[in-house]
Amino acid sequence: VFPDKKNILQLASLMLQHGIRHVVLSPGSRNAPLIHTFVEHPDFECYTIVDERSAGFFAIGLSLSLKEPVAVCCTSGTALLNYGPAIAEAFYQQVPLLVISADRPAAWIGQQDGQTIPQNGIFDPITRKSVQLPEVTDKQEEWHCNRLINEALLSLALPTKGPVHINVPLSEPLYNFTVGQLPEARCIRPYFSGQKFNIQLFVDQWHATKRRLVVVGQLAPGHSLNNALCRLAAYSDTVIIAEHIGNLDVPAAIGNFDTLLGSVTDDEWAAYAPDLLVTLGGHITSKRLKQLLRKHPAACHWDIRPDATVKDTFQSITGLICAEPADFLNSLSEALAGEDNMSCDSYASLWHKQSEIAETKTGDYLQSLPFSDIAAIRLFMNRLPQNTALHLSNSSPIRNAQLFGLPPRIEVYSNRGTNGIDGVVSTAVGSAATRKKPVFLMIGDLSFFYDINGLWNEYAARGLRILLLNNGGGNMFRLINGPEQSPALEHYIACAHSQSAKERVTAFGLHYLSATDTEELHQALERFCDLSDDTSMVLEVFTQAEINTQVFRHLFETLKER
Ligand SMILES: Cc1ncc(C[n+]2csc(CCOP(=O)(O)OP(=O)(O)O)c2C)c(N)n1
Repeated sequence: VFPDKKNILQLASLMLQHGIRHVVLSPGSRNAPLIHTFVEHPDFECYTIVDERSAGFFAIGLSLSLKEPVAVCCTSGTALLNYGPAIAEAFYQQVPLLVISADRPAAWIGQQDGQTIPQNGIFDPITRKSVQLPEVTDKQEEWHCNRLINEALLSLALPTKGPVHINVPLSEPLYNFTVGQLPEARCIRPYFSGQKFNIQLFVDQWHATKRRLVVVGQLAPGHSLNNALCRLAAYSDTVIIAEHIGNLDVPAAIGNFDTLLGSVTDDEWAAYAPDLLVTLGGHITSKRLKQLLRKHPAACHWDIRPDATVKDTFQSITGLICAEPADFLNSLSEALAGEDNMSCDSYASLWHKQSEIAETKTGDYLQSLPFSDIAAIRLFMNRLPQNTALHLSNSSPIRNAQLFGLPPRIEVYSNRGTNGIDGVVSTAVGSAATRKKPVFLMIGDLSFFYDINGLWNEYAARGLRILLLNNGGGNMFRLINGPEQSPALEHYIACAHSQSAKERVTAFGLHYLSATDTEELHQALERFCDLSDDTSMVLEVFTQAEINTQVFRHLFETLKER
């Protein structure tokens, strides 16, 4: 029987799944539930050594001889410090030593509550990785705990070996031994490219699943994934989705998945969930996609990440493929060549049919819009010249841009790494400074005024075209549900204002254009999208906050109509 501590149960389950069976135990009360668990489970081989300093070196000896990671486990306080010499030796000798320390709950550190020191990360400079587990009380903490343990144990498997520290805070009572068996904790298995990479393993898993979804996050233009993804898209029941920031050139890829998911009922969502999820690249903007994949986790989820870090956005990774995405997908698609084609009731055709329905509904709705951000973006995207760079600001410009297709050969950029509104103008100016491609920036008023100083340099004069959507504040906060419940919305959250950029833009020496309705915008776009000279300019489009909100909300109501 095991203790009722969920962090310990997950740790033990995952250690076994990651192949860590040898544990050197040193005595203590705080770590007694850990000791009990390792001793109780027949698959662990336990050793007992009182002195932690010696125990650490003993474990190094075991690991060197066994050629596998070995764990040490101690109680809180100076017990952990006594592992220091062995941790340093393991770091520089590159020995995979797993250090497990029991700890008091964080609230008691430094409160004269006996045997406490700041243990979390105390050996950071001489460990490959260190994590502190939560004491699990809800689903989110359970996932967090699981992810942290996986991250720590994956670090032991990296090509460069070394010590890894897991700090385990435990509240009293410590001796409730009530759990009959270890849980089947989700295990993230690592697969490293190179000699040991066995593509057949993935081919077999691919064939064992029916509904396959490839989600491509943000990718810098110029990647070499298009061919492999085109081939994968040709195989039955494989759906590829990407937003504009994915910079894909794959005709079969679905871009309107956010409106697609907005066009089906919650009950219908399950049909869109995959059994095999393949993810790569950076951020995804669509909240609906995150909701779908977290609510219906794929049984098998490969994340392809060359730097071997865990980015568990959808909370379901089961395999971490540490390889360049293009290399892996090329090998996979070559090995899969010759699979049969799509049947009409397949998973892929479900997505494609609904994508068309959502596209038609969105298109019809957008035909007859009152003048608004979305209407202005539509006119602009229709005129956007080919072969240019388009920078998209947070937060509604990037989301609204996704409602429309792109002309050929557009490079799309956005500061989605941290979603900041603080450097969007400067980033676009930097991009224009190279003169490689004409640069357009679509930006909201708060983001523009925030980073207006990005125009204070000679490079802003290099043909940059800024479409400034001035809706009198942070309109995103008026669109989403929630902020309207607070009287602070207009003044403090959306920061409503009625300023124009005109004087400031001209003071920086840029040409200024403006539009307040469809006709004016049509006219202004003639000049704005004319690239025959490299005048830098700002086209300020004034829209009404209430109309923007209505247009946005009504779009999603219309999508839901049958
Ligand atoms: C540096 C920074 N501060 C605050 C935020 C929070 N934030 C996200 S979107 C947003 C409002 C953006 O407003 P605007 O640029 O006018 O675009 P709109 O939503 O109106 O289209 C704010 C303040 C952020 N992302 N970055």
